[in-house]
Amino acid sequence: MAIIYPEVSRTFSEFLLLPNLTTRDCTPDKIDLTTPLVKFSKDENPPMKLNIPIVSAIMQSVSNDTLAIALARCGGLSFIYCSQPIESQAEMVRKVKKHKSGFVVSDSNVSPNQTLRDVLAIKEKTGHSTIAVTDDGTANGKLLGIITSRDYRLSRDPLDKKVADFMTPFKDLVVGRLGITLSEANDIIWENKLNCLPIVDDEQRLHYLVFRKDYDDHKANPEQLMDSKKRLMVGAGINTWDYKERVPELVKAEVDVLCVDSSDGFTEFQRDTIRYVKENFPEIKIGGGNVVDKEGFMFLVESGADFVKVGIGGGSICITREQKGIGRGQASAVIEVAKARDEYFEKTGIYIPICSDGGIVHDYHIVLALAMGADFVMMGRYFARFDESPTKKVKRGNNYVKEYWGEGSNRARNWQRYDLGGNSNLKFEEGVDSYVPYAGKLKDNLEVTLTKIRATMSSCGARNIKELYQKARLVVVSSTSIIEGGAHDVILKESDY
Ligand code: RVP
Repeated sequence: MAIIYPEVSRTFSEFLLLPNLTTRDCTPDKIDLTTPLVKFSKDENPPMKLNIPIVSAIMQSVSNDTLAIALARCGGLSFIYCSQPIESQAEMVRKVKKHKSGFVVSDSNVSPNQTLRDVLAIKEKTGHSTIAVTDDGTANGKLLGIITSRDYRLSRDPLDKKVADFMTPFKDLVVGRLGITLSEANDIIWENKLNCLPIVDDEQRLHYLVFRKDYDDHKANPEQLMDSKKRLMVGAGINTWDYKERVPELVKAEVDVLCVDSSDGFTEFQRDTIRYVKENFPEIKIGGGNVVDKEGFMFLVESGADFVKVGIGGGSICITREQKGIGRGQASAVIEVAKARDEYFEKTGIYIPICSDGGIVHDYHIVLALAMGADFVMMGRYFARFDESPTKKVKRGNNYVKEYWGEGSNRARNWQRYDLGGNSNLKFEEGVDSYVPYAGKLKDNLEVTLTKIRATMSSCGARNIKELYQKARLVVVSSTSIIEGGAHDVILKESDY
């Protein structure tokens, strides 16, 4: 007969934290959010750490190079999605590694033969009004001019007006030479009252744009997650079928860490993938997942995983539980796997970080996940809402929304992940295609989230994540007390928020 577990499968919203004594050395400004990313033994420091306990999901609608740069600058890490050709994924990794704070690779480019109509379409898509004109319309072509909104008048200019006829041509531009420092670029910007300084090489090829505001930005990001060469760190997802071709290219692109992307990690395919990486690239760290119990965790640890991702079916766009009846409440999964991680550490002296993946709806859920034993959390929906995510921003009614779709949706066409071993069509979907409310810049939102995390940890009397594990006291809430937790028995005034 099947084993039937007596415990109920629970999720984050069913728990609350009880406050502990907050001491003077535990105010929000003193709280340390650093956390280990990969395996370490008890007598060494973790070889890789995050400065904040947050990573972004391995998803087409979430983690591209733009989001990875924005998140690493705030101290977290992105795993660039693998449901794309190997070369384009490696290129995204390369772009993050090449990113120099303040030096931006232009994402809005046209060729001189294109028209004002094209310029407006690009502006709509990227939200950027500075557009580079290059001979081949790419970000690294020969720079021929720049267009800003001061170069055209929508009320007068026909939409088929050629770019060459209204751009500010190269001869009238102030440019910087490749190799100059950010502070030199900034001096040129101020001396010439510019908003944007293109950086070109000796052949006039465009490399970067430096914007006036970026210099301050750079100074305002003290927690940036950097490698030993002071470059931003970035991760990448891999799958269990083309890893022999994909991994070498990602390693060449100097990826910092890999993670196998699978809804169910308790498989022989996953073990083979991790073993291949460990045998062929022993210096590369690799996470595995997803699992929801001790058995799955131990399987991945024994396969060689450097961290383990926890969660099946809790993602906001995920319908795996409905479709396959597989999964577990995210809280129950994290609690059991964290216990297994601690037992393993007790026994062997080796600590394997775990990541709670999916199902974070409120900011306090992050602290709950940490209190339950997660070392860091992975989020998709949260990041899809921001300017930096790769998806389209569209207007619905009076509000802006952004698109967000699951990797198991038809749209993502990520067959093999959800159709194990299959190579033809997706037989059924495990994810939906949706919208999420647009929320603006990643940094502004993340700052609020981190402030709330620190405030909650301060109430729990925990100065760091390790102390939170030791001190947190959690209670299960009844459905009636959940209602009590929101605004109730009042008539809410209309609000724009
Ligand atoms: P959320 O943050 O709740 O949006 O969840 C994101 C997580 O959902 C991802 O990291 C992944 O584990 C899972 N996911 C992604 N696609 C799908 C799907 O199509 N079912 N699920």
